Amino acid sequence: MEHEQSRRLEKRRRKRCVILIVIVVLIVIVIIAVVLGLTLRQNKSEFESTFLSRCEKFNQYDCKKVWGAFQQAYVNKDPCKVPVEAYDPLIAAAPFKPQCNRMMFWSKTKDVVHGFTEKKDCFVTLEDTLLGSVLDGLTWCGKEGSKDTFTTGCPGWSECENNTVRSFWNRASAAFADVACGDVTAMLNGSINTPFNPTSIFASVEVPRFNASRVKNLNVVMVIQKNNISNCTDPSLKNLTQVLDTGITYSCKDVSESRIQECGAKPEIACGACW
Ligand code: N1C
Repeated sequence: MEHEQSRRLEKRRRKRCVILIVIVVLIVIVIIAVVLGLTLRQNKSEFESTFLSRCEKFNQYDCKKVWGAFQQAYVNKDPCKVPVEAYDPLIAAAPFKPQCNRMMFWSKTKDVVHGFTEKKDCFVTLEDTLLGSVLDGLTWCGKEGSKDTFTTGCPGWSECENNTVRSFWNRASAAFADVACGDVTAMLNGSINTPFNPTSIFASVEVPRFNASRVKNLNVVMVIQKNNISNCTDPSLKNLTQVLDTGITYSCKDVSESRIQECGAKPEIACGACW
């Protein structure tokens, strides 16, 4: 009898123990899920709020709609399988407006160019447009089976060609070059071996899209430092003239970086006349 009772007691104790363990495990799972959910959501809303707040500075756009068009390009997709065309609806939602004689292109000279354009209202770069400014400096991607936007762990340029970010810049640069008109300016880097590099977006996407029916001249400004490696005589520029649509005239001028900075600092000097 006694033996039977203690066995029952033992059984009950074990049962309680199991229940307790199950409860503890469940609580831990719930805590992990909540923390994970919160951090993921935080990430998502942080990216979304950066996107929306940068977008809202532009006034004329329905930013919620632009955000929707943007998301459909990569959400729930393998981040290595986002083709350039995936961004077509985004470009259609926020099209580029032609700004003849003011459009500035660049390759490996981002800081010099923006240092200049920020100070002087002479040129418009892709980063001055809605899409360029909203996404400049950001990283984003989606994942198959997820509705979220991720900002870490996204594949880079070396991992796959059709990655989320690269395809965006290719698509946006193509659309920006499509509307180029009049006198077009491009700043190239004289401190590197191949200022007109066939793998760059400028050489592979933008220059081939300049259309002679719209673009009159392409004026290259070769940004030169004291001990520069290349200048306007660089052989890579031969390729540029070959790729350029016949009918577009080409010129190139070596300009020191300090001169460009001076030009930016002098508001009284007319645009472009400074170099
Ligand atoms: O490959 P690049 O330069 O030749 O591309 C620059 C070229 C410019 O004329 C812009 O119109 O293409 C456009 N563009 C951007 O505006 C831009 N903003 C930020 C291309 N890329 C841009 N980025 C990021 O810099 C993006 O991540 C891309 O990979 C780099 C390319 O810079 P680069 O090699 O100096």
